[in-house]
Order: sequence, then structure tokens, then C-alpha cells
Amino acid sequence: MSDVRTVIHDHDGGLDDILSLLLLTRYGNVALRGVTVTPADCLLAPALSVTRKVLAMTGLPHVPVAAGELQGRNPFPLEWRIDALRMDALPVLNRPGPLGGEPVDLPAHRQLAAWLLAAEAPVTVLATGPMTNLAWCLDRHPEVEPKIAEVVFMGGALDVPGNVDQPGHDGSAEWNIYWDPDAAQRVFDSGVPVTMFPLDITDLVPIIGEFACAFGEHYGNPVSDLAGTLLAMTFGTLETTGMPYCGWDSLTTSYLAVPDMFEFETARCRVVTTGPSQGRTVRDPAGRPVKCARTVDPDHFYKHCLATLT
Ligand code: AGV
Ligand code: CA
Repeated sequence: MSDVRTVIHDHDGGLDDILSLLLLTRYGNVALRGVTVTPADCLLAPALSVTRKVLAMTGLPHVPVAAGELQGRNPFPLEWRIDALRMDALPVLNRPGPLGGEPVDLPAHRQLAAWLLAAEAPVTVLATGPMTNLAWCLDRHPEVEPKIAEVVFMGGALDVPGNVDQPGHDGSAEWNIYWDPDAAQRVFDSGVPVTMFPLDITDLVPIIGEFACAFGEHYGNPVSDLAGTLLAMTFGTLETTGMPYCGWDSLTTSYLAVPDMFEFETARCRVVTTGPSQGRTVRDPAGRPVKCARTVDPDHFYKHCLATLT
């Protein structure tokens, strides 16, 4: 097992973001410093509530949770954002007991900067949503740069189609970058090491029935029940969008525990910030080097989740 890393999870409240948080709470080599919630692929209030409940149920009630207030340019579909309301009402998250997760007074972007500035050693930022908060920190407090050991980011699409299906867009972008293309480019423009999990690799891990149903074997274990329920709630997207729900964020998160599961390439790339391809990540010899995950054995990932979340 590698050394313990201090991690800040900047998520945006989707089903897969919460599954990622659940994984993080199980990792023995991760010290969770705090959680920031971006109001992107969620409704903010229930997403904050879910985050705090997950921290309570996993024995981490003192991990602080900060509410995002910065907005991106291209809003997520409301049908997706209401998943947070559904999660917040799940019985497994509403058993008697105190709510965990210390709410903080500062909004997420300022809190993120404060945590980074106060860090004694460089911190890993796990971004499973748009990088709006991080971009603000780099803009307003450039001195945070050396405090960031690595940004581990779910987003982008290099050699595969994107997942944005919106009027006036050509479909080449991935949603976490599309929500705020300038933020992603701002992070790319910094010197911070970026490890990226684009759709090229996350396409390999669709949430399949066999994976979701396997959690039934541990029925009665709250962590397992929550994981299986989150996975079950992802079904329907293939029917409505023609694209399966994938383990986008959870695959990205699993890198923190099992980096050897992946092979990487260093790709020079940049973000298209305007026009019908906005949010697209393109290879560009003049772009900045990004460590991109390229291959994974899907079965290894599914088994890792099952073994971790029971
Ligand atoms: O583009 C993937 C990102 C991930 O961070 N999100 C979902 C994950 O949290 C956006 C997204 C793409 N397709 C979706 C998404 C869908 N069908 N439902 C909900 N969110
Ligand atoms: Ca997300």
C-alpha cells in the first residue's frame, strides 16, 4: 500500500460522485481533508445533505463540507440534477443518528483556497465535477499552485465522441469540461500535474446489471446497500440518451487506491473554449502535457468496487 495522501474531493453531486465519495471513505491510504460540492450535475441543497449523511454513516462526521456558489456557463439537464433529491430520501441515508460533515461558512471556492494555503504538505485534489473552484483558486491565489500535488480529474474526450447532446453543440465535449470550459483551460494553463480520466477510458466501464446486482449478496450492510442503490438508480440513461451511465467518477477515484490498474500516456492537449465544439479537449503539440489513463481491465474495476464497498 502506498503512503497516505491528503485528498480534497471536489464533486458535483451526481450518483457516481457519491459512489466516489463512498469509495474514498473506505481507502486506508486516503486522508480526506474536506469536500466541496459544485452545483453542476446536482441540486445543491440535497447534494450537500447527501454528502454529510455519507460522511456520517462512514464514521467521518468531522470532515468539513463546503457549498459551491460559482456557476458554469452551460447548465446540466434538470433530469440529471434531481438525482440528488432522490438520493437524499433513501432510507439507508436516513437512519436515526446525527448528521455528519461539518458545514463551513466559506463558499467552496474560498474554502478550497483556504485549505490549500494552510496545507503543510501538497494535497491531492480529486475533481469529479467541473474544475470551476480550482480555476478560481489558481487565478486569485497563485500561491496555491505548489500546494497541489496532483489534480485527479474525470473529464474530457480525446479520441472518442463526447457526451454532450445539446442544441448548437457538435457533441465532441465531455460534460464536466463543457459546463465551464474556461475553468478546465485555466487548470491546464497552470503548472499543476493533471492526471485525467477522459471518456476514452471511462467508456470501458458501463454500469451493467451484473455489477449492480452483485451488491445484493451483502444486503443489510449499509455501505453495500447504498452502493447497489446508487448503481441501480443509474439505469434508464441508455434508454433516454442512447449512452450508458458509466463508472466515470468512481473509476477515476479508484486510481487513488489502485494506480497499477491503469496504463497511462502523456498527451499534450488544450480545451476549445468557444463555438460549437466548446468544452472539447483536443490533442495539440503546443498544448500542456496531461497524464491520461488509457487502459483498464473493466473486471478489475468492478471487483475493486465490490471488494471495497462491502
Ligand atoms: O460526463 C460525466 C460526468 C461524471 O462526472 N457527469 C456524470 C458523472 O458524475 C455528467 C453526465 C454525463 N452523462 C450523464 C451525466 C448522465 N446520463 N446522467 C447524469 N450525469
Ligand atoms: Ca460528477
